[in-house]
Amino acid sequence: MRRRALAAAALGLAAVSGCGSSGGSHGAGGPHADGKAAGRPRLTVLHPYIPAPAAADIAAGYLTIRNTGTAPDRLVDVDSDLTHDVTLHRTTSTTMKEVTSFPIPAGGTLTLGRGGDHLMLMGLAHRPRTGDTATFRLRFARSAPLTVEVPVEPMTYRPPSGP
Ligand SMILES: [Cu+2]
Repeated sequence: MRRRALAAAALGLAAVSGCGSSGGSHGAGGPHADGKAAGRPRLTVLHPYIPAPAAADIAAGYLTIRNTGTAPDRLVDVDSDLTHDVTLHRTTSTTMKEVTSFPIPAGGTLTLGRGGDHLMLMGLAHRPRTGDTATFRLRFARSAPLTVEVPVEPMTYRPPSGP
């Protein structure tokens, strides 16, 4: 009982002194919760696909990234075996423009899909056809890179909406 009361007192002290005051004592030096407090993203890639493109050298890439972690992350770069020229495109009502990253909120999802934000693949080595498989190598601001296999789907394909 006495130990528990001391621990609670130490936590209270840490919470108060954590903001600004310098030179405060760390008290009894009990276990710290720093790892938990910092949090980390935890990413899963769902339903990646490339619609079979109408043109020979340009295609779009779509996928969903779910973050079940406790910290946000950002998709910052994508490479593919089809081309090294992959850019992140944000779609507005009338146009699309290149952006340097897409946010992946903690406990949320990043959805790249038809008519919305997407990956732009240009200068393709060959024209992807339905049934082919490509790869995306995804790089993030915080998480380790992920490589996913990406099926080439018919032009009219729609991915499942759930996980
Ligand atoms: Cu685009």
